[in-house]
Amino acid sequence: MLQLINAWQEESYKEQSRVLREEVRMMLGKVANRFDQLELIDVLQRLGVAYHFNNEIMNILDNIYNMDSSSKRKNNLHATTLEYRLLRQHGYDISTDVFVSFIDDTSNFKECHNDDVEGMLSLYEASFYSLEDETILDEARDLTSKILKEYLTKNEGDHLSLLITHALELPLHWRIQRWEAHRFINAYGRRQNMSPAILQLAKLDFNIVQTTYQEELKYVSRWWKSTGFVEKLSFARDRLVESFLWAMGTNFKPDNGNTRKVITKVVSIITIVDDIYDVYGTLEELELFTEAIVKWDQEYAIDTLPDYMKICFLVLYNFVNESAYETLNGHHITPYIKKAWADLCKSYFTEARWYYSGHTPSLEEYMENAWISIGAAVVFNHAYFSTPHSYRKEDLVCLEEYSNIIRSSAVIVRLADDLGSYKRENETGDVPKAIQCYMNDNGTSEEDACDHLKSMICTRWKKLNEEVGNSSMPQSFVDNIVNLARTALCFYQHGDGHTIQASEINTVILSLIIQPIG
Ligand code: F3P
Ligand code: MN
Ligand code: MN
Ligand code: MN
Repeated sequence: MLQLINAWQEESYKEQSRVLREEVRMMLGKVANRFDQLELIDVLQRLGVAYHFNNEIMNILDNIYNMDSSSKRKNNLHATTLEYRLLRQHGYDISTDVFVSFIDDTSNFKECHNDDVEGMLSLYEASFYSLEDETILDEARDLTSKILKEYLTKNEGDHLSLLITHALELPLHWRIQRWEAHRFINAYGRRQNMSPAILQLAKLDFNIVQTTYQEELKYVSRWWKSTGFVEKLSFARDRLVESFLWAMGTNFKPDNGNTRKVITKVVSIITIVDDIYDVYGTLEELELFTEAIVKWDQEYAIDTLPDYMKICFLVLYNFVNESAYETLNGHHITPYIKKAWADLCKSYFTEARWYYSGHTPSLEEYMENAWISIGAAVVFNHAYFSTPHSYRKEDLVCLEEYSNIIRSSAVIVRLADDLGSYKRENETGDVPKAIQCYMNDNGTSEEDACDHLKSMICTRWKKLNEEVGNSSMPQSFVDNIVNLARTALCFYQHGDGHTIQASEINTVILSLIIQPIG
């Protein structure tokens, strides 16, 4: 059981944080120069404290967006790309025309900017906000990647190369916010022109919020123990803390503890059910389990399922009923949630049938099923109903029909998962994953298949950017959807971080949830 001492919950730290927040709020009010305003917003976002200043930030961005374009700097690549990135990130309709002055007659970026490495890095980060038809940003990404990699071959260990290495590993737009905050707090502390008040606020806030996570983790640990999964289903993965990291990556804000608790339960149950289908159950048993979930019938489950499946069914059944009870505000959410679980189990069963019949689907056939079998849509259903906002009819239709924004995020999570987990799955025996399907379709090497899937992830992010811009669903829910894709990229960056416990993910867990920042 976790023994975590929450010293940072003391009132004196909270008071200190309140004072510092007012100081930073004043800074936001005072800074007049447009570029300085954008830099300050970027710093606050990277440090993970921007959520305290939403109104101030939106006011500043509104002013910048509505400014007469002739008064904007047109020659500074870093300033232009930073403005573009922040406005896009916050949903403003900003066109790639802002880059016109950096492009020559042949529609290529002017070579004179190639030596502006800071500008190149900024353009590289901005290019990840592109939409499908914005070829200029594809070109920007190719060019900047090339120049930044060249810079690394000639410079080692300087401040800029550390930033470049970090960005080339994963761009800012694809990163879990808390993880970036942890790294950036340390990096910001070494900056010459840093503000001690901002740094102090960032550290304090990180540690105070971390104690909230620790309390939540204690609660879900007790729940996890009460399910009896660990003793009774010893063949399955016991991944509660990792599941909590999924939840935190999806929603880091301290006020959203309920959503984190729910997502932790969902991911840990998904992991158990997935192991039943992938590792332990016979095809006959899996058919019965799928039927019990589709019927959502407790008596049927108890009458027909083997004992280990009864336990799993009942934990899931009780969890869904509890969730429905907790959100009983005039809405009946069970039909939505049980449909999502039924679709997930049906997709698991399709994979089991493929496995037992030795069928290798085409990549297209595989992906039609695999974006559901990754479980992201189940996470989103629970996330939507666990957040206190009104349930709008059009949102419920989006959930039920799995609108494109949900599908795009799920596809990214699936592709990231396949890239990270296919080697383990190959060894333990599993349905062919996207890599094998692509290799089988095209007769290519494993390496080419992985490259292809990575390019599919890039393409899907562009769609996701577009869908985020067009979505009318609550912002916090849209954030959850995008953040799950980011979390998957973090989990699977160096292999199967969800399953292999002695991995880089351990370091992330320790630094984000367990160890306060010094
Ligand atoms: C089902 C699993 C995971 C995917 C987790 C999905 C989330 C967080 C929505 C962890 F437990 O991995 P796995 O690689 O075995 O899934 P797969 O669908 O490939 O069997
Ligand atoms: Mn699996
Ligand atoms: Mn599976
Ligand atoms: Mn997998």
